[in-house]
Amino acid sequence: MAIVYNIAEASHAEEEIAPEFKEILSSLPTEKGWRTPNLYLFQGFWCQPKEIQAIISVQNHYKAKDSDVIVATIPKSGTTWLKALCFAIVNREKFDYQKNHPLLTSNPHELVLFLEYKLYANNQIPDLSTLPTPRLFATHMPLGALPESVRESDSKVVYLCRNPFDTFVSIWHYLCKIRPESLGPLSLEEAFDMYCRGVIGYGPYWDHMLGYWRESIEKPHKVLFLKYEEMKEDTTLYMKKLAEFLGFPFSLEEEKYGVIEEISKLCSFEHLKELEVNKKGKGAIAHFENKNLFRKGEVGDWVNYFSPSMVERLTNIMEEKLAGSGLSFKLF
Ligand code: PAP
Repeated sequence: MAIVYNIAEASHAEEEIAPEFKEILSSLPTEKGWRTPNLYLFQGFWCQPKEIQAIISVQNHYKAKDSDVIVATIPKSGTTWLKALCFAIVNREKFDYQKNHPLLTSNPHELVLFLEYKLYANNQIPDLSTLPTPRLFATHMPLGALPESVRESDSKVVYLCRNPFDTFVSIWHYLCKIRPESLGPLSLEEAFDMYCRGVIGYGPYWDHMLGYWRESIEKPHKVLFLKYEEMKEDTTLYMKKLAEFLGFPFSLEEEKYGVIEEISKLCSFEHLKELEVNKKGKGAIAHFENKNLFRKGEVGDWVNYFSPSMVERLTNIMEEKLAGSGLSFKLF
C-alpha cells in the first residue's frame, strides 16, 4: 500500500529532544510518567517529551485537505478497531476481503498513521503528496490541539470514546507490558490515582472526550462521536453511520450481499487478533509487539480490577465532570 511505504518511518526510540524543545519542556508543569520518567502539561494536556516535539511539528506543518479524515481517540479506547473500520470502509472497492486485503497482512496502525507519531515524529516533515484520497490520519491529540487547518477545512473527524473504567484497565495492562524496567513497576493503585487526577497521556480524559463531544453536537457534519460499547453492541448500525459520515455509504446492493458483515468480520477483535502480523509482528506502534494491542476487547472487564472504593471514586469524578453535558457511558 502506497499509504505506508512511501513515508519514511520514524524511529520511536527515546532519542534526544532538540534543544529548542528542551527549553519548552523546562517551562512546563511535570508529573511522574507512565512509561517515561515524566509527563508534561503542554497546552492543557499531559504529554511525553517526544510527543510534544511532534505535536508542535504537526501544528506548524500539517495542512488538512477538505477530503482528509482524522481518526481521533484517547489511547486504549478502540483506536486499532476504528482505524481498521475506516480503512476497510473507504477502500472497500480496491481489495478482496479473502485474498489481498491489506488488513490481512498489516496491523491497522500501519495503514492509518498517527500524525504525532510516525508522520511528524522526530522533527521530520513528511511528504504526504502521494497519499490516495481520502487521506486517513489518526491522532490522540485533544480537539483544541488540532492544527487550525483541520478546523477551517471540510476535513472530517471521527472520535471513538470508551467508558473510562475499561479504558483505565486497558491502559494499565498495556503500559505495564511496555514500561521500561528502569522505571520499576507501576501498581494498579498508583496508576489509578494518576488517572483520577487526570495525569495520563493526552488527558485529563474527561477534557479529551468532552472537547470532541461538544464539537460533535455543534458541528455534526464535522465530528462523528462514537462509543466503543455501542459499536460492540450493534456494529452494523454504527458501521452504516460511519460509512455515511465518511461519504462512502453502503448501497442497498452492498447490504444485500453482506458487505457490511464482511467488513465487520474482517475488522473484528477475534479475527485481527489471530492474524500472523498481529500475533508475531512488531512495530505497528513504536517498537512494541503488535499482540499487545489485542488483549480482551470486552466491555466490562473492569469489574475484575476495581475495588468498591475505586468504583466510587471514578463514578463521582465522571458524574461531576460530565454533569450537564449529555454524555454518558455503558459500563457493561
Ligand atoms: P491504542 O490507543 O494503543 O491504539 P487501542 O486500540 O485504542 O490502543 O485500544 C486497545 C484496546 O482495544 C484493547 O482493549 P482491552 O485491553 O480492554 O482488551 C484491545 O483489546 C481492544 N481492541 C483491539 N482491537 C479491537 C477490535 N478489533 N475490536 C474491539 N476491540 C479491540
